[in-house]
Amino acid sequence: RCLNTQKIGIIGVPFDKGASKRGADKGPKALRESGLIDEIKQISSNIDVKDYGDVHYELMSSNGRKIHNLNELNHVAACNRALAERIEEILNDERMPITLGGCHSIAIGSISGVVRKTAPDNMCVLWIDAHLDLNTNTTSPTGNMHGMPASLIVKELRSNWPFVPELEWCKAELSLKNFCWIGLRSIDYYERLSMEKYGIKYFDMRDIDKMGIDKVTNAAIKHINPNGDKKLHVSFDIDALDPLFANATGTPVGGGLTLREGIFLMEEVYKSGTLRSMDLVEVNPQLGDARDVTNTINSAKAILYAALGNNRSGNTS
Ligand code: NNH
Ligand code: MN
Ligand code: MN
Ligand code: MN
Repeated sequence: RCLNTQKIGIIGVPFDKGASKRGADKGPKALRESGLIDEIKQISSNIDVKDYGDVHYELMSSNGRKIHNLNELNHVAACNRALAERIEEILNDERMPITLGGCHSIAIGSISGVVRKTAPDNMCVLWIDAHLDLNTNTTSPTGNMHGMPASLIVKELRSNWPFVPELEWCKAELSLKNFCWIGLRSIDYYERLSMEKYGIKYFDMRDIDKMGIDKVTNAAIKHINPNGDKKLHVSFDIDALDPLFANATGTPVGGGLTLREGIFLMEEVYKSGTLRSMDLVEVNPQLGDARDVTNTINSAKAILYAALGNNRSGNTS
């Protein structure tokens, strides 16, 4: 096979039940209808992209328990369980899975799927978000599970969770040592305490103001992958971008990344040659006006294209 071929698998997750606002479930359809798949093919003739369609799930009949402050647990658990299996399938096909959300709760399943095919110590995660998404059911001020995915997949927080039978399939095997956050500017009180307790590595918007996006991005990549031998997962919450560029999202926070910073960040990720899987989440075409929706979709696509090697000075193959 051609060494330069970049094999990609797109999977949509039309799911919004981890968030309080409805509409993120329409994200995958809006992205596809705006020409995503064809535009990916235009980046390079070396790209081989397959669309795996959307995740479908059924509630398990044994479900139905209520657990404190876990809104829509049964849906979140069943959807993510199904997603993890689809991610495994894409990896078995030797493709790089790109998961289109959906709200950010879908990172539970996408990252769990990757972990099944990758030794947890051989993996690292860049979490690009205005938020930390490290709440548990006891710390979350909202009960919305899109604010909890990171805490469900790391071993350090395992003992902070009660036994949740519906999530038994989700093994918390990753270490926070292999995580770094970029873009933070809205952190809940108990999340802040966890940051201190576990010495979490992050670059918030203030760090970006001081250091610039180039130094931040490369310091982040170096920190989680000093020898460049680990497989990188990027979980990109579109609300990391400033609402000027991505207002059609459930919890926009001002003072975020410019689109250019977001593109540059992902260009550096591409250049690192370590990217093996990615989520692009929280695009909600039911929020904002028509212009907000168009801007948000275009921004999300530009972020993804940068991650796949799109070159602002022109593509050569
Ligand atoms: N931290 C808040 C919560 O737990 C907001 C989470 N919202 C997000 N996260 N969009 O990225 O509910
Ligand atoms: Mn809906
Ligand atoms: Mn967010
Ligand atoms: Mn998020």
